[in-house]
Amino acid sequence: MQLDKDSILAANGSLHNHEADFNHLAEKLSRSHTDVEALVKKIADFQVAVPSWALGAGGTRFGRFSFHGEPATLEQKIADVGILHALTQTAGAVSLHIPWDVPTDYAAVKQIADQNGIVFDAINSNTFQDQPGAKLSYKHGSLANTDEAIRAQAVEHNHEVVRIGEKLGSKSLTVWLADGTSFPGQRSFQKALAQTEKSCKEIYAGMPDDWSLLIEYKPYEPNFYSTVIMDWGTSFMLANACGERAYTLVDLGHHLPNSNIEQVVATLMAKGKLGGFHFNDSKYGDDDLTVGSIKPYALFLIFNELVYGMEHNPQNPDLAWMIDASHNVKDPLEDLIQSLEAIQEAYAKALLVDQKALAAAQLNHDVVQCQEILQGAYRTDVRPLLERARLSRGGALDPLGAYRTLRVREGLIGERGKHTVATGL
Ligand SMILES: [Mn+2]
Repeated sequence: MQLDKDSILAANGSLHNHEADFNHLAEKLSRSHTDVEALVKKIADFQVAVPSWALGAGGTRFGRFSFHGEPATLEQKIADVGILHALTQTAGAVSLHIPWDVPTDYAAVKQIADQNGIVFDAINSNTFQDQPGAKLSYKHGSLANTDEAIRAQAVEHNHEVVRIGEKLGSKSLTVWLADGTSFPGQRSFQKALAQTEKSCKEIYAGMPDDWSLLIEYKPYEPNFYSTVIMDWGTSFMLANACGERAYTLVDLGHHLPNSNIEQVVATLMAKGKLGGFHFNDSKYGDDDLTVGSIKPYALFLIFNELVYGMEHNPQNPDLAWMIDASHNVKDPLEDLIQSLEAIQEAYAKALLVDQKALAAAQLNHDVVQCQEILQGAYRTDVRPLLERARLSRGGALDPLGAYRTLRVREGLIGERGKHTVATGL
């Protein structure tokens, strides 16, 4: 199923209300000398990768409830990203997970991606599960394992992932480790860290010169006493040990409650070491909920630092943006549409922050004014800007509304049936 521009245009209907809302906001913003056209262009240019594992129903360790019309093949997953992109014009990339999504026909996979305007962003390895036919088990760790042969198998898997990514045009590898311990005394912290550093360096040494290594961290789960790469500091240290094309990847859900993620982002960007970013939201831990569904103001504050970094830290690379969420009760495509909208909304609001005025207020120790500036941007209803950005690229005025009006899920069920199950979940 592919959505054509004409059906989206038809679903858009009259733009009368949009024009009125946009003109009202544009007039208001121009009073503070905002270049509205440039703002819309920046929003339209912002693209986020959708991971191949997010198109089907997720699940918890207690159960998984299938969703009808799930994509059963990699080609169908890319087609789903194409639907999201056609509607939102902000999901122009897919992030594959290996070995869940090893292409069997590279030409066919690239062709369907091309047809849908989708590129291949960072590719993800998996050494947190044993795959069918695997010689050695990762039960007690992969890159940090005490057994050299197991570490070698895990390093080789990462090299294999890079080779797959090269055929598709990816330029970065994301490594997330489940390695750690669930009980005190289970392993030597120092030895586990040293083995991880050695393995990461071997992965890095095997990557092409134009590739980046993105190192993700997480404080707990699936191990509950310790994880080897527990926080941004450990990731940063490993990235520095590997070399200049190794970076830290921040996942919003991979922090202990109330962590100041915006400060983490600012610190990493100042050091030129923030390489990737995973969006989701959470109440308690790595909940993988819809972006912006729980803490939209925190998301805005994080975006404020990201925008500052993108404008002031040329030492930091362009980031690999990805949604890393799981869909247990919502239609995954509807959930992703909501996440994409929340990301763009936070980004647009952060773009509205008057950085000059904020710097002046900071110099004057005008704490009240600092808050006024941030919250003034945050309280602005930027949705007409998002609508204009989507319309400028042929997207939907209201992506969720169009998805329902065009009966996309019903169409997918018609094509795929009710009982397909997405691979890897
Ligand atoms: Mn992640």
